[in-house]
Amino acid sequence: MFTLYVTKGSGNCFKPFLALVQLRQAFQVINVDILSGETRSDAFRAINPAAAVPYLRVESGEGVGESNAMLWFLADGSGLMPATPLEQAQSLQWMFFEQSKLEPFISPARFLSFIAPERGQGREQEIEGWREKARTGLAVLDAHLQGRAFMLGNTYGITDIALFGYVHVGAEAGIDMNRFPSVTAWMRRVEQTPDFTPLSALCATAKPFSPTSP
Ligand SMILES: N[C@@H](CCC(=O)N[C@@H](CS)C(=O)NCC(=O)O)C(=O)O
Repeated sequence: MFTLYVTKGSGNCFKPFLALVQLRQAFQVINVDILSGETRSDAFRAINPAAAVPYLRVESGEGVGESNAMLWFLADGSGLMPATPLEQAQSLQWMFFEQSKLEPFISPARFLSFIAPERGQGREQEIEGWREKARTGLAVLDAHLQGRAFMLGNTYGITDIALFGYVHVGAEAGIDMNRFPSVTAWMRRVEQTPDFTPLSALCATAKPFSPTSP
């Protein structure tokens, strides 16, 4: 059985969670609380020295960090994996895009204006700067999705999950998502895929982290 270490509300953590659900894998979820500093504790660093969630542990005790690397690992041999070498390269292309042009801007803007707004006080200019950079990335994504049902064409897969993780909470970062109609239509299609489960379910069954967590 897999063990997925997450923190509540995280788009990065949602990605492997959704893949595990849609692939019908057995897994348990452990909530590592970022706000109280649990991710930086010695006990969690012993599990993931990078001190970040998500982190996926396999039965042997070995594990993998980085949400998009987890998607690649989990989807191997499944219908969520891009089929051809070209599609696999395009999938990686969009995963790198997500991590460099979207997530670094949507995530902190959302954290400081929606999840922990008290920490965002006095940083409004910085937050607006992140929103503007995110809008630039979202415009590129919107143009790509025009005329496509999913990221790589007609077939839903891990590329969609990777992009959906933070894009679908763009409004919580203070971004008007109606400016990106192809992105908005794609988000609705992703939500209609078999066994889709929303981010709100991420921590519904999570166990709290403790130094003796598996
Ligand atoms: N690139 C990583 C990002 C991981 C990351 O930054 N995770 C955040 C939560 S979304 C975290 O664990 N931060 C640790 C902390 O703030 O203490 C991924 O895609 O998994």
